[in-house]
Amino acid sequence: MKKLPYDFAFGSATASVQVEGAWNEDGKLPSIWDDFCKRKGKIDNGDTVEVSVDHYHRYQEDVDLMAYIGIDHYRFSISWPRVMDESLRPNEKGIAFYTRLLEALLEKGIKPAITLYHWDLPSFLQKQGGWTNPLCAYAFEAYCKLCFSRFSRYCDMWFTMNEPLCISYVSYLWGTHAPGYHSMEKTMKAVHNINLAHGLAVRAFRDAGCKGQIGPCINASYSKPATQDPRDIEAARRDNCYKTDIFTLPVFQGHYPEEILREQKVLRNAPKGDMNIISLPVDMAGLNYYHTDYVKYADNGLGAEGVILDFPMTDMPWTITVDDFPFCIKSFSEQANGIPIYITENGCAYDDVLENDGEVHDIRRIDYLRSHINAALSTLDMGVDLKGYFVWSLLDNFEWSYGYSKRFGLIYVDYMTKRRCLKDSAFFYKEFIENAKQV
Ligand code: IFM
Repeated sequence: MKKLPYDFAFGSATASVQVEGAWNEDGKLPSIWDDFCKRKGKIDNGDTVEVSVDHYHRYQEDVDLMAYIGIDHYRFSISWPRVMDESLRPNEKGIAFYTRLLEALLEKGIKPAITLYHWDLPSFLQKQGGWTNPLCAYAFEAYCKLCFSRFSRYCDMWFTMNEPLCISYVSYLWGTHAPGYHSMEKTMKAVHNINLAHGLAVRAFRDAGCKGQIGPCINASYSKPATQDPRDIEAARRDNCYKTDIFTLPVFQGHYPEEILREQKVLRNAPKGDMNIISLPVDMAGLNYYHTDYVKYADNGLGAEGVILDFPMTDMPWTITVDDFPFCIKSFSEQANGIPIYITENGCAYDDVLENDGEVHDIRRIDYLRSHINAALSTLDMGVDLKGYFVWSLLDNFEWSYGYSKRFGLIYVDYMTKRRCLKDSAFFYKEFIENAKQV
């Protein structure tokens, strides 16, 4: 194994909605995902997040398992409606939960990495339009200030918005995530307000004098053309413009793509001063990568649609495109002006089976992780300032509209009993980390 920077982080990640449960305990208010789960036909099997995998009560056991695996960073998100009430005042009981979790992590020598927004918008803000309303970005600023004042003494690594593409397009255009709209106008409003919210978080972080680093967490797709037909090449360029550059260029370079400004009135008319906030310098950037989209021309407004090529698949079903991973990291690093990069999510879902002997032989996940970690590490030789890698996910959990039908964890969870069981991939990751640290 190659020599890694001494502070290279090996972590794993989760998100509040997906693992916590305790949906209405200790003063937690409803989020848009509590509401979405109640809407018929939105979630496979009618699954809900009411109990999820009960991390809220079992966090200590989960921290012990992380320590056993040897993970040195744990990336988790704070549930906004758990820590703040409708008047934007703190909910002390919710804050106490995260304080307990942070203390438990530090006790085991695990460094926390906090995601400020991983999709659980308080329902009271959705009633005012959610991310289509700029007020939501300013409410987010108040929430971030609260988080920095209460948690920055425990944590020096902060991520602002997780996967802006999902918060906007998947939620406001394709409608498969909460709140489930199908409107391009709403989507463009959400894009801008999400970008603004990111910038407001960075500004609040600096104003609060927090130590450590802050940055966004982007699922930059860097789509490729399915064929060398010029129309497909153009489709891939458009796809990247609308799905990636619309987030990366404002944040890292201070402007929207010209082409999108020409086509999207909402962005053209956005308050001019907002861009100064959106483009405030960040310390690092998170890249979430699962697979590369291959696209061809389509007469569908966006000018592109995904095609499934003959690659091996995971259960999502997503193709395995590991050879494209280094290109994606390099492209992201270049767009982000060479700042430190963390792979904040990477992983795969498979229909893992708990054997009678209490073991889970998830060989395909081991192959996926080994090849992707090595591909990521290869970018160190390409000049990328790669600082860490986080497996998605620590635990099997609620996979949004798929409910509990997709297992991404290093740790198997029996959804009836909530019993945890380390999969073979957890033992693989343990050994990989040990070897990496020895070199
Ligand atoms: O589970 C999600 C996570 O919440 C965000 N990134 C992708 C993962 C797998 O779909």
